Amino acid sequence: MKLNDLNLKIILDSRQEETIEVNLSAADGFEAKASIPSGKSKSSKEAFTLEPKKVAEIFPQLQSALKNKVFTDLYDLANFLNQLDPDKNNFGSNLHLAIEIAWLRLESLAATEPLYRLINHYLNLTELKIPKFLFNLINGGAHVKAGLTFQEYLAIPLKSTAAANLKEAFNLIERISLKYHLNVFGDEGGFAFQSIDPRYGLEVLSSVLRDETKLGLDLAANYFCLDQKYTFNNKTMTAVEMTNYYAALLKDFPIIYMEDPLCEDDLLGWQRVCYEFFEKIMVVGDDLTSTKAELIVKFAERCLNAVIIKTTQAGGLLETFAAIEAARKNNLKIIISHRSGETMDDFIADLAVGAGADFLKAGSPIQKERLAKYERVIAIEKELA
Ligand code: 2PG
Ligand code: MG
Repeated sequence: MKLNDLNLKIILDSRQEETIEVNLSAADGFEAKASIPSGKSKSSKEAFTLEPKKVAEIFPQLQSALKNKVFTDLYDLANFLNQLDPDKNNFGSNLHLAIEIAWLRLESLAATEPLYRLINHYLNLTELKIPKFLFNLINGGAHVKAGLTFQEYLAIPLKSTAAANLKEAFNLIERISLKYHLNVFGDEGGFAFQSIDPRYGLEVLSSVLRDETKLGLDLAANYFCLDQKYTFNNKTMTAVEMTNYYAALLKDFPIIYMEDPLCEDDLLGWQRVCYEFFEKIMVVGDDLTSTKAELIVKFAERCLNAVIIKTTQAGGLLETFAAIEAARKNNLKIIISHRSGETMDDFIADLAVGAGADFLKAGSPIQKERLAKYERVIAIEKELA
């Protein structure tokens, strides 16, 4: 397919911060866009992103390199980009990614094949899967101005359809707001409130739960960890003490999921948590693995049974696919995730279905940028029925 032209726009994300949107047009009349979200609780190993204004400065360079060029497929295009900018330091991984995602959409239009199926083929898979949802209904950590120390309190409805699970999330939101009169929200559209004890978030959620819904936490422990010591609630704890603390939470609440329970450099701590909880819940790497195939392989055996996949951490689609393949080979549960600063782009919904992911994590559905992802999964579910 021949690329006719490409354009760049700077748009605002859900945090009202600037980000990029790329529009590609192909010689045969097809057009496709992609925009890139950004994280606030970033790991140290994430791909480099270039500030939107700087992307705009270097964009003409790339525009002339790509204009009127013919590419056979995503590999061809991504390899070309990677040759121009091997470390992605020049254009930024955000620009690489936006072009690659928009390209994949063009391919899907040209082949009249839904995006999720095309992704499925790129991953050499044959089965599609509708993921369950992780709804971040209470926000804390780096995603609120002042609030709970733990970053995300996730409701995990386990009904049989995506549509029923989304409905249950709205029911829970309504019950929380009626019961607790909360009206302050964090970056991902979840309720935010001040309480010194992070356990309180679990109490709020579990007080409105119904049978088929479980709970999860993204502790995002980098946020409250210094020199492998964890501080909150006026206390400082070691990894051993944290493990005991988490064990008590598991006793008291229906938790099936814990993401980043320890900070990314506390490997012994991770091994201990995994040893204790491996059989009981999902122990999930996010900052630890940073969507890098080699880190997923490295930590799969001793530290994890599930992993977060974020295109923006990987910095490109080929790298994202490699990470997904590494996770599948190592039998890890796969969670496709949004970022805390999101756009209306719903690519991750197709990625989740195409990758046969177990879960999609996209925040609270009261924010339109998050709802777009859940609704796209529901539309795919209808298409496949
Ligand atoms: C996380 C993400 C998304 P951020 O830690 O899982 O919820 O947060 O995008 O700020 O890194
Ligand atoms: Mg996380």
